[in-house]
Amino acid sequence: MSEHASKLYPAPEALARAAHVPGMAAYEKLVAEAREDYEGYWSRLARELVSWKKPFTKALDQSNAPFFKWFEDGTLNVSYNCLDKNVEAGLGDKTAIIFEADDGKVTKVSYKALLDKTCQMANALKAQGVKKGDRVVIYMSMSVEGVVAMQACARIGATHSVVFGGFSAQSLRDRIEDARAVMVITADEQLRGGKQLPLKAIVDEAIGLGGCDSIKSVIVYKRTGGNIAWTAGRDQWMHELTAQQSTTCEPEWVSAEHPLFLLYTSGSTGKPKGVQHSTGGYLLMAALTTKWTFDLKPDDIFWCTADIGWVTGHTYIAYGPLALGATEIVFEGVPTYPDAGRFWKMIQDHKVSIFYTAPTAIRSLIKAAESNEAVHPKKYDLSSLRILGSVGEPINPAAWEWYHEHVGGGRCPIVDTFWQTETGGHMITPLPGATPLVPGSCTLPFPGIDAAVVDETGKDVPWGQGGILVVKKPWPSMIRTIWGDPERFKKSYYPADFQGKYYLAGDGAIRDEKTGYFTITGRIDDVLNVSGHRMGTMEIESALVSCTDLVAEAAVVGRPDETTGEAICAFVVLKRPRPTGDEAKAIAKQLRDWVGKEIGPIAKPKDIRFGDNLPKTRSGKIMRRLLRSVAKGEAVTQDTSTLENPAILDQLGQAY
Ligand code: 6R9
Repeated sequence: MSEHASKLYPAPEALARAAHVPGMAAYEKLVAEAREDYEGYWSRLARELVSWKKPFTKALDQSNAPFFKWFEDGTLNVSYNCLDKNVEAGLGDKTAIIFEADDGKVTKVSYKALLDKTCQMANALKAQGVKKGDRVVIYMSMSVEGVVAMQACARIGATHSVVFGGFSAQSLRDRIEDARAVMVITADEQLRGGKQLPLKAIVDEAIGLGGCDSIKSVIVYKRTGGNIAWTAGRDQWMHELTAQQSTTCEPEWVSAEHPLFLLYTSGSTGKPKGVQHSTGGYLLMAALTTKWTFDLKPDDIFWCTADIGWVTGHTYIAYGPLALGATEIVFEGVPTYPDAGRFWKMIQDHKVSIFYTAPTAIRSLIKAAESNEAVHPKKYDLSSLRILGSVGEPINPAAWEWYHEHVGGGRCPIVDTFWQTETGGHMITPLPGATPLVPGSCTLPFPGIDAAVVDETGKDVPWGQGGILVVKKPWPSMIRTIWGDPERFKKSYYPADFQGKYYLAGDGAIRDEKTGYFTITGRIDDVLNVSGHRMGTMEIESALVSCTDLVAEAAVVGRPDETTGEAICAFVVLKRPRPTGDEAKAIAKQLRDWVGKEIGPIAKPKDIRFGDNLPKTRSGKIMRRLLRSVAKGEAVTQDTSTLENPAILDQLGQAY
């Protein structure tokens, strides 16, 4: 057997027989159906998976490409599809959400209760003057209330923009200002790993920074009861507002193209982009990918460990599982508290059958399990698991094997799902009852997704040869535009290089010579992936140089990191003589704190290196390729003949 063949994991037979997509022949059939009648294929699924108030008459409108429209004359409501529809189908008493708090306290919420809460919240939003099309920023911890806030916005046709609770006041302010949001929904504090962390105080700070005049009210969920400041007239307690509200609220029936949400993500410039998603096409893919990729069945207990602040938490917590009437876990805490066995204990306690997490989490839990037997997954009963998933970054084969063997007991397929904030749902992924798995490969496109690997001119490259990942045909849940910046949308995703025809993912990929399986080789732009979180190098650079008292110039690159995938390395020129020793350490700390304040803790550079200046070509360009070698600790083998000041390479050798 060749090395390749020995690494193939076929779909377990029993699972394959009963799966939604049972075997490769079934997969191929769907692929063929989409190839032969693309619009017919998506229309069929859109009718099967989505309830329409008014049926659509046309699937895809390409008349204003690349601003594609799907199912545009159809009307629907996402919250109706996630809640009312299930209650009407007799699932009112079924548990929708099992919420486990940081301290382990468990609360179960039925579909009926979730619908009631959502209607009360929706009515409260309306009473505050929020209207269809208004933007509402949600800056919340992982909570039932966070999901309710999202569903309530959807119910009244308001467009939500969830901002991850780890972002700083400055980042929050920028997003509020860009979206011109009318309201912020937040909590007094969040609880993570036994610690009380501020949320409301950061909202106050963000609004205090100015530029947020669009905000009329701040709704506060009382989570900890901690001390917070209060602005009378603007701030309102969520429980007080909702208590008086009716538990019925007629859904706002919107066009399929109505913007359901904005989600800001990093790009290759300093300014995050507000990715705008639709209602109908997005809901279709959220439901369909949840169903097929995880082979979701009525009795499954589904757990996606992502935060609702990221796209994974949108599609696979707030929308997909609920649209299918599933029971899902919402977890407030962190994987290492009270110890690194928390995930395994929760799988055991709640009999989780589908578990979806990130490679970073797996790698850090491997480390923990290797140094402490007590938190090794073998100490727990994980026999309820049937399917495992991975998302956010490439999963290295060693982590894959460990996940497969120690968490999945060798019996659970791992779906390595490649997708992006912009794609709305899975793009390239195995289907558990069909696709034979190869560790480290996200395998084949989801049926109907026309993914390809091309060269700079847009020509397909042969299998076995690396290139640029593109999607050739528009798909229902694709990004519609960048909020307020259609030109940037075109430039970023439909560049002239491909005559504006193909969607550019921003990742490199290679297809296996024999199987055609895709492996993602990483970003080809200036975006880093740190613990599965996207960070723009330019964003961190501009945060550093905004420390004008200290920093003259900065360049940021990534280097591989065993646990976080990539680590952020900053090269900094100060406005004072280059520091060394303790002084350098102290300034490095100061700069990290600064970046933490400007963007958020996830953006803090791991390494900071100081130079008298940065390596530049004679024409003044920073030699980033060379900086990447320095960051990796590699000997510099590149041609340095164009380097203006070779001596500084020595200075940059020391990281603080
Ligand atoms: C869902 C999500 C998107 C970027 C993407 C790519 C990387 C995500 C991956 C993966 C390899 C996978 N990425 N999943 N790389 N294998 N299974 O993570 O969205 O935060 O927008 O990040 O993440 O580089 O371009 P987002």
